[in-house]
Amino acid sequence: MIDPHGPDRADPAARAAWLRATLARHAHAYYVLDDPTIPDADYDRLYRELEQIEAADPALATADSPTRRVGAAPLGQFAPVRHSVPMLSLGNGFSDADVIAFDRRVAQALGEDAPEYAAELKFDGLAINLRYEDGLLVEAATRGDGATGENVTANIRTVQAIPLRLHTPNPPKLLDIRGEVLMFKGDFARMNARQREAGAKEFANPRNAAAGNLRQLDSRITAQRTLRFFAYGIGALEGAPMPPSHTALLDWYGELGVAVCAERAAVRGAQGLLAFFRDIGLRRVALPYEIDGVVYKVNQLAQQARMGFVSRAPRFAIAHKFPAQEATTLVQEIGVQVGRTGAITPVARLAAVTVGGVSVTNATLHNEDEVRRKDIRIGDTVIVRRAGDVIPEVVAFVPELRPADAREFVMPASCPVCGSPIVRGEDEAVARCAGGWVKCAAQRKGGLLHFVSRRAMDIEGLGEQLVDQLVERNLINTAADIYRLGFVALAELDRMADKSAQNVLAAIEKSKSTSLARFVYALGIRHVGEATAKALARHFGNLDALLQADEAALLEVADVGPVVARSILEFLNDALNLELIAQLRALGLAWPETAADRIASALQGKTFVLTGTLPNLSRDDAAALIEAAGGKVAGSVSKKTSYVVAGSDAGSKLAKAEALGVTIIDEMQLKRLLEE
Ligand code: 9MJ
Repeated sequence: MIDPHGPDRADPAARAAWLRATLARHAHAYYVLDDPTIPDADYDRLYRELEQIEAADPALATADSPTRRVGAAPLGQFAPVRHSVPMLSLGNGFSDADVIAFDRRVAQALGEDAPEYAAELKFDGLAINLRYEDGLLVEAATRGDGATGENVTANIRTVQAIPLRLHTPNPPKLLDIRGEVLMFKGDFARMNARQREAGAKEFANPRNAAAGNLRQLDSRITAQRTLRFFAYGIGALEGAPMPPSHTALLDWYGELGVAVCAERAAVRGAQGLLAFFRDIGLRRVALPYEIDGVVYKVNQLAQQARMGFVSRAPRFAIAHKFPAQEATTLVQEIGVQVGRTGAITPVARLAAVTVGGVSVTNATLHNEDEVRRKDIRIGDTVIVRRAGDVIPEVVAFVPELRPADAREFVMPASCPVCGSPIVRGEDEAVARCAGGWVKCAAQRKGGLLHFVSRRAMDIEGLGEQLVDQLVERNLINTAADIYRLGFVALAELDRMADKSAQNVLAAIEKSKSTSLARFVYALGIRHVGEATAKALARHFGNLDALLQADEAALLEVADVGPVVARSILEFLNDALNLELIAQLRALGLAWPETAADRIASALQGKTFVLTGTLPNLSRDDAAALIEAAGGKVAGSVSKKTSYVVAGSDAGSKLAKAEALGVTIIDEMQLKRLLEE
């Protein structure tokens, strides 16, 4: 245990040595173990103290001092470095069959049934060789062509996950540690946010950011951007025994204070490899860094040596890649798409390209400002990304490939579907078609598709093609028309067998009994997503209470702020919307009364006035109970008042209630009403 206060300041050399060790220990805890030990401010204080000691006596500034992570002057260029042991790349596999074939080759070469493998992640960064002499980091080089790389020592010294001195009293004379420099997703997002604020160029993805920062000639800039490192290999080793296995090698690195990834396993046979692949595939999005696959290596180093190499890749290892999430392709045109709320989204029409195993021809550009910010033009070659289920998006253009005649996108003045003007409100990020669903078929289709979608009314079989045909043929204009569809109309549609028509009708019928939350969500009120719809249903309990709600009542709902409240009121103030709701109810749409419905209906439409001091309930509590049960609380008594709840010392309100003949009750009677 290091003394928390360290040696006396009267001995600067001892004090500096203690500060170096302490700072290195905290950096290791933070960047390698992911387990911070002190607050940033304390770290900074110790760091400044060390800086001061070294400034007073430069002889005390050793090569492994944390203050020496940042070099001074920018480099003119990177010097070439010849690797003493070549840096290899990996062969790729893309399918289960590739993995099974790899396992078979290994089993045959080693004469073993189910060989042991070290399975690990394939990081999407840059391969680096770190050279340690007598425990001190002396040189760092990129892979380059495998034989010769570039000297990036100054930049690598800024990477806190890489120790400047190995954590051992007996370091090997020479050790080449190999691994990947990468940027974590969170650090990437933070860096791009800062770039955006500064009006500087953003990076397309963490890999490009890591590469850009590593090849940054001014290491002071690299130091401002957090790069990380994971070790996964070895080059030259002198003065220490070679560990027996890959697993033991990485464990050793961990002891030396070098970051190794915890997501690794020793497995046997092809089934073990594939199980690892599937497990990582499921957890991939949740990892704090990007990976593009996993890597399998024969675990015993002696067995690795027996298998040898083909061209520049080892025969004892293979990378099992996930389908690529990104690809580059050509923007042939930029069109627009009209959403169900009329929102106009610019969409890049692409030369077909396979991304993540799926052919992509359209990618969203989100909105007009985004097109400008990313400066995407027609004719550009762009990076397209697809992540999971989300719509493919254009990430960035490739500057080197921009043709001279690349054209900028111009937002059309009118809706391509209905011809209504496209307008963009002040302070709005999004331009909209002014047609509304009455004029604009795109909005009608979008609204209907939302209405029938799985999380809304869940009408199975009523998909995009069917809705398109029904709208085109004017068979449905509003959601209510869905419930007026007959067998004949459906069966006459293209590619609609009698059996399918019957199934669709059955699904429509089934959707009539739904929940209030689904119905509210299905209405497609702007800003009312699934969660808000649920909150509204829970709060109001029944549709009538929601329809009668004013702004104050809406704002009482958890989840509802001024913007959402205004949007709901706008929707409910539109006679067409109220008419649609009335028609849907008349056509038989219903939801079972929930417990909330029953309580709410107990005091539904009743207005209460509270006066005097109640024996047990405060006024606020009484008001809350009444409102929770669907009643209203008013401030003054009128003929419309249903009940006056009177306590002791009641004054003029009680007198007025008596004069108007309003029912007067006490707390006991109120409680009984609430319980009914
Ligand atoms: C990556 N990129 O994560 C290797 N790699 O091993 C891992 N690369 C490698 N291993 C030998 N995990 C050559 C390259």
